[in-house]
This record gives sequence, C-alpha cells and structure tokens, in this order.
Amino acid sequence: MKRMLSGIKPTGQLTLGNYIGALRNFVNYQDDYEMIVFIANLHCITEYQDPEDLRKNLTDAVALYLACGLDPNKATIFLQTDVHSHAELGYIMACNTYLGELNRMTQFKDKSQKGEKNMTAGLYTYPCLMAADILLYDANYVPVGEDQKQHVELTRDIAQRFNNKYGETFVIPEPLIAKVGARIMSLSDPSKKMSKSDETNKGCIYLLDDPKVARKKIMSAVTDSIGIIQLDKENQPGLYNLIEIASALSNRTMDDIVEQFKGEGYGKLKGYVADVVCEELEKIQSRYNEIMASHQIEEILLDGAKKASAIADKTLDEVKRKIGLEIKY
Ligand code: ATP
Ligand code: LTN
Repeated sequence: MKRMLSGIKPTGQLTLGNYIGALRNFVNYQDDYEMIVFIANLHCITEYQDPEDLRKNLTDAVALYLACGLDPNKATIFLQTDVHSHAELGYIMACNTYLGELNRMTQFKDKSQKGEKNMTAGLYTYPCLMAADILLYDANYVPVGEDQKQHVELTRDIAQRFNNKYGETFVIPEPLIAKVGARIMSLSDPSKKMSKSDETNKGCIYLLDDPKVARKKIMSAVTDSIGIIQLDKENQPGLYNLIEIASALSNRTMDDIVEQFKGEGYGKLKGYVADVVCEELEKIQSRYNEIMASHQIEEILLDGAKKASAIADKTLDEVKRKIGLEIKY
C-alpha cells in the first residue's frame, strides 16, 4: 500500500478552505492508502501564538480531524512534537538546503514583501522542517492545497540531493493537489485565499462557525455586477468561488450547478451554496461535540505518536549513519 502524509498548522480555527483543500481529501484517501496525518505544532510557533489559544487550537484541530471522518483505526494521527525526530531531521535538512532555495519560497517572500516586522528565523527555515516531516515517513504522496505545492517541490529537491550525496535514503514524494477546491478564495476578497488569519473575519468560514453566521457570510459574499450565472473565473472570481465550494461539498460538477441556476439571480445561488455549506458544518459540529465530550483525544494521539515514532526514528538513525554523525565503538 502506498503511503500518504500531510499536516495542518492550526494557528487559528480550521477553515472551510482547510476542509475542502486538505482534510476532506485525507478522509477520502484513508481507505486506499496508508495515511499519516499530524498536527504541525512546531510550524505554528514560527509566529508568536498566545499559549492558551494555541493549546485550544491544537485540541480543536484533532477533534475536527476526527469529526471530519478521519478514523484512528485506519490513519495514524499524532502531534508533531510527540515525535522528536521531526526537529532533529529538520535541522539536518536545513544543513542540506541553500539560502537561494529558501529565498524563492513565495509564502516567505510574500510575508517579507508585505513588510512584516519581527519575522523569525524559524519562519524562514520552515520548509526544511516540512521536508523532514515528509521524508521521515517515506511518503509517496503529500495531499495539500495549491499554496503548499512549492514546499513539496523543494522537499523533492532536498531529498534528491541528499540521495545523490549520501546514497539512496529517501523516497521522493509527490504533491497531490485536488482538481476542485485546491484554492478556495476569501468571500470578501476573491483575489485572496480564504485564510484563518483573515483580519475582517467576513471572508472566512470557520468549521466551528455557527451555521447562521456562515450563512450570513455567504449571502454577503462579494460577487460582480455582470449578473449572469456562468463559469468565468477571471471576470467573476467571487461567483466562481461560490460555485466551486458548492461543487466540492455536493459532489456535483460546477457545470451542473450552473445549469440549475442559469437565468436566476445571484441571491438564489448563494442560498443554495449556504444550504450545502451549513448542512456540512452541522454534521461536522455535531460529531465534534461528541468527540470533545468523550475525552478520547489524548489516547488517540499517544497511540499515533507510538506508531509514527517507530517509522520516523528508524529513518533518522539511517540518515545519521549515512552522514557520519555517529561514533561506532
Ligand atoms: P493560513 O490560512 O494562515 O494561510 P493555512 O490554512 O494555509 O494557513 P494549514 O492549516 O497548515 O495552513 O493548511 C492546511 C492545509 O489546508 C494545507 O494543505 C493548505 O494547502 C490547505 N488550505 C489552506 N487554505 C486553503 C484554501 N483557502 N483553499 C484550499 N486549501 C487550503
Ligand atoms: N506547511 C503546511 C503544513 C505542513 C505540512 C507538512 C503539510 C507542515 N508540515 C508536511 C504537508 C506535509 C502549511 O502551512 N499548510
């Protein structure tokens, strides 16, 4: 069975973008692949997080993983810091990555161009830790949203270079980007990705949003003045995004949805999108509440970390041996 691995960095509440672009796909893949998913808590602290908020977001993320349908009997679910090999291989990967490569990472470039102050060294070397996350497990596939593709490609480059220098060690992973929903856009500004760190909160639907609030956000989503329901991503990006959301969640094609609403006003289409989204949120939230009440999270994470460590520690040992870091008596 091929192995698949992915992580989520819960620096805030998980969003509908995370669900459509990543989480939902993990659930679909867990039957056909050996699935490993983790909460990337080390990645969270590349920017300051209030400790109380961080703790709450980490727990929520695990509960939401489960609520969205990840099954701990099929997938290995764990917290990154419970498997120490991540940080250690992350450092080794940083020693095998060039500054020029990190300078090209668009996520970092965007942040520095925005003139963000106090950017940390951890944020800069983050792709090296992400490479370690993936390579420790010999993952064949890495399902991610569009924004993470570049980081997976860098992981491939680092792995290939390492294999050339030290001999065949790492499996070269492939990014897996879904055809629909790989980049859900903000409802208030469809030129931007729907993001947890949305300052206004209007453009982002959180998985734990009250469905009434989510409906309001959808009904007031920014569209255009063209007034025709059709698929024109360039000129009607807001409308396109809404149709894409509904398509991803209903398993209907975008064309099919356009056909149904052809000639109608935008309000009617938005109402449909809101129905589809709210139905999904209600399902997720009711399972989330059950999971939070059942206190099973700690046990699932401990079990996951045990399974993950068995794989990761073996890889790290091999890497250290190949580099010549150990002393043999
Ligand atoms: P931020 O929202 O602060 O930019 P993030 O949501 O990208 O952070 P993660 O939680 O680590 O950070 O993302 C988890 C997964 O969700 C990644 O695979 C990412 O590509 C995907 N993802 C995030 N936002 C979207 C989106 N708007 N559309 C589709 N996929 C997304
Ligand atoms: N960088 C990712 C989260 C992440 C990840 C990973 C995803 C950390 N390590 C390994 C896939 C595989 C993000 O910011 N969304």
